[in-house]
Amino acid sequence: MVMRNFYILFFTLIPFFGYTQVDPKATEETVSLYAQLKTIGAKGTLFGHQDSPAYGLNSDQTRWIGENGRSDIKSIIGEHAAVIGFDLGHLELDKEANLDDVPFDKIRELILENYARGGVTTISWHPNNPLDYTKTTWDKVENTIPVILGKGKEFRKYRKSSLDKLARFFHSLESEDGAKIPIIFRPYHEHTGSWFWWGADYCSPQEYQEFWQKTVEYLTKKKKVHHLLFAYSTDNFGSEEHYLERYPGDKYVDILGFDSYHRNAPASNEQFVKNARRMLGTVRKLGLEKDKPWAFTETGLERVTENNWWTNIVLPILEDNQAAYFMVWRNGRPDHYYAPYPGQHSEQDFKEMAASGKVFFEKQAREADLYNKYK
Ligand code: BMA
Repeated sequence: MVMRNFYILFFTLIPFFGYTQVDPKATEETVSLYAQLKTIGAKGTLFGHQDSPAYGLNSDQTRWIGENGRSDIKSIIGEHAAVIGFDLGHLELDKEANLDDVPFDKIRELILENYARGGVTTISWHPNNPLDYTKTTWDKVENTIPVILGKGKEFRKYRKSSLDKLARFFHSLESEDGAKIPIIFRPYHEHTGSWFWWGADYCSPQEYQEFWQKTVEYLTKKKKVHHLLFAYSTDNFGSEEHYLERYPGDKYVDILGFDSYHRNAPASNEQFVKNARRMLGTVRKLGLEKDKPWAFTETGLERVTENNWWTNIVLPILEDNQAAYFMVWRNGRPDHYYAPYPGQHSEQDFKEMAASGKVFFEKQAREADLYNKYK
């Protein structure tokens, strides 16, 4: 009761001190998760894996798909990842399954299970081009954002064709006890690159910012989705100025992140660690200044070709940087996976990382009781 009064008082006073969380009407569970993400990094960094419980690889490199309670992480260390990522690409097309063939109903079910285990869910979105749905998220179409923001009814159409569907999906994420499940939403990611229609070559910084702001306002104010934390996630960046060039503002971003992949191992090992540490250092500095959590929102070495990638590359990157979480990409195919599966040659090293006490999985997330700080 005392905590609850404190909570009410605190959030009544927030308007006088400025916001650190985007949505002043965020649900208790979302506010709690946000507060916990700010402090957990001092103890350990949550491990994340995209599509982890949806599919993976068997030891003979054939795929397994949709088996209850299974994930490659669980097969190796006996528990799931603490953060699970899903993608909503193709929801805008009214498809039953996303662009990687995971049915949206399955995604919902897996998010509910993850929440019940005490885990965190993050959602990315690889939508087709809203001006021409026959074009994928990667097809080069210039001026998509300027056109949507321009004169006429384009933004209204975009809201209807895309954002309304996202909002409906988010609202459908309800736990058995009636709570909306908090989601770290990471839209329009890797925008410092130019491989998506929202990329740097296809809109100005101001246009990107406006597009982001309108998206956030529409979802929270008009559609009343009050269980989102918004993660800003660039690709590689050269400096703090570069990182902030398209930053939509403190009122529109909850979590500071970036994506960076390790390529050309082992030749680039040292360089990758150095660069990732530099970038993590930048988001850490900004996070401390802005009172926002920071995370390494996507990373990985395709096919984990380094046996000791987890202790040799990941742990040194995370060291002293207090990131709330880091997430590796999906175990999609034998030539495209980012976490070990049973028998994969980095399996032992992954176990060592898990035993280091510096990286947290399902059990530690549950013990941290991420959703209940203010109850
Ligand atoms: C990319 C690849 C693609 C996939 C996309 C969205 O990095 O994994 O195969 O379709 O992400 O998940």
